[in-house]
Amino acid sequence: MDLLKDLHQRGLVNQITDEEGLEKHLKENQVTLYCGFDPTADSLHIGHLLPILMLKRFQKAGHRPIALVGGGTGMIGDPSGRSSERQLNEASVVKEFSERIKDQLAKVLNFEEGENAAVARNNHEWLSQMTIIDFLRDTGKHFGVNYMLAKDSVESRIEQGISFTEFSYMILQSLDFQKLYEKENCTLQIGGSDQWGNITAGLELLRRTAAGEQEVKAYGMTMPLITKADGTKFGKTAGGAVWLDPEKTSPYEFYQFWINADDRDVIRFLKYFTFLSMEEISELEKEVENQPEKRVAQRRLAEEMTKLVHDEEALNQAERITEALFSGDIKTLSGKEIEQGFKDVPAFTSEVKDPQLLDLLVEAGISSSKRQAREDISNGAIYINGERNQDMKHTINENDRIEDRFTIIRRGKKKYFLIRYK
Ligand code: 485
Repeated sequence: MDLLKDLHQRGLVNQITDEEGLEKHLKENQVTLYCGFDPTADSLHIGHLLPILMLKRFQKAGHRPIALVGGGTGMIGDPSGRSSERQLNEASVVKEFSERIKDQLAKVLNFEEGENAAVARNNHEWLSQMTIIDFLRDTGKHFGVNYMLAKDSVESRIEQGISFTEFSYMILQSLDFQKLYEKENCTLQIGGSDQWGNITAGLELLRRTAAGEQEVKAYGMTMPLITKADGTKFGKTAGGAVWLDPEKTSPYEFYQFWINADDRDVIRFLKYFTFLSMEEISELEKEVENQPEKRVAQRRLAEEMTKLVHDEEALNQAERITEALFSGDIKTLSGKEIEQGFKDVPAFTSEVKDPQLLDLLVEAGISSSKRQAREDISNGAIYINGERNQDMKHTINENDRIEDRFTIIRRGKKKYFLIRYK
């Protein structure tokens, strides 16, 4: 299968600097390509997934991806796509973020096997070694100020203001491309659509510094911005960004994010984010048309993504939690699963391990008064770990505690409360 054709079919191509040239280049060579990630947080988020998977698509097609962590550029701050100046992080923080991001990249990309194993680089290695005099003489000289001012990332900031620091950022990213071109024979840089200006600036530097009359065969490609049918921003939930780090976004929450995809978005997301073939995806498209209520496509998307970013075990847990919450059968869940599945429900810590159910309902704020609590119990509205309990005199005992740590109380159809014990 032709790689570029596949990328077009999936809607993954926004812009290419010289498509015909790149097509030929990819057919004739094993191409080394790179994408950069700046360590601006302690984790990557799902907005970074498309470029990571793009590197993987090239790798699967036999090419050689470089994942570049911006330990140097992360000290400066890319103005692309931002309306205001960035807050700089301490060097030690940038370093710590860099390590974490590298580990996350290694989870999805194969850094180990084969002749086209992915390569990890950190631009701190070379950018920190450069002197200001070399920088201004050897590199700065190739950048016209007018050219730089005309870039979107700068132009859109002129009114609001931009520091010389952020203004210079594009030169650093260009230096990276030059470095990787010379040392690794890297001839393609990819990124999101906001990176077009930085990528083309790099190509400009390559041309100006190429040895002799030699023609530079190097290319740039960007991916589209991901949109949603309801107009809200992709990758955000009520709880904020969806992170790749399981400590920040549990695999269950991650799974839920995908399974909640809108019918109008799910097919596009399958094309963007999974390695399913176009044939499999059109089968799923029929399911969405014929039996949308079954959410077969959403389930498949959530499965593929959770496996890819986490692992099979995390996927199993996420599915078990989802199923238990749906059927109300909480007893089957482990403590770890309870922690993930009930992260966002009201929680209460009981001072004693064997409270009276009636007292607990009032103390934990599950029922509004003792009278209400009595009514709730006798009406059959109270469930302990998924089982209805109508015993007015019930005392919580070890059978009600999951792993001796948690009790899940449900009031009515779906109001859940998490009880912990001191
Ligand atoms: O040589 C390079 C050094 C740094 C970078 C790229 C090449 C990082 C780049 N300037 C950047 O800021 N990227 C963003 C980031 O790191 O969060 C995002 C882009 C997005 C996509 C993603 O990185 O906003 O479009 O490229 C991988």
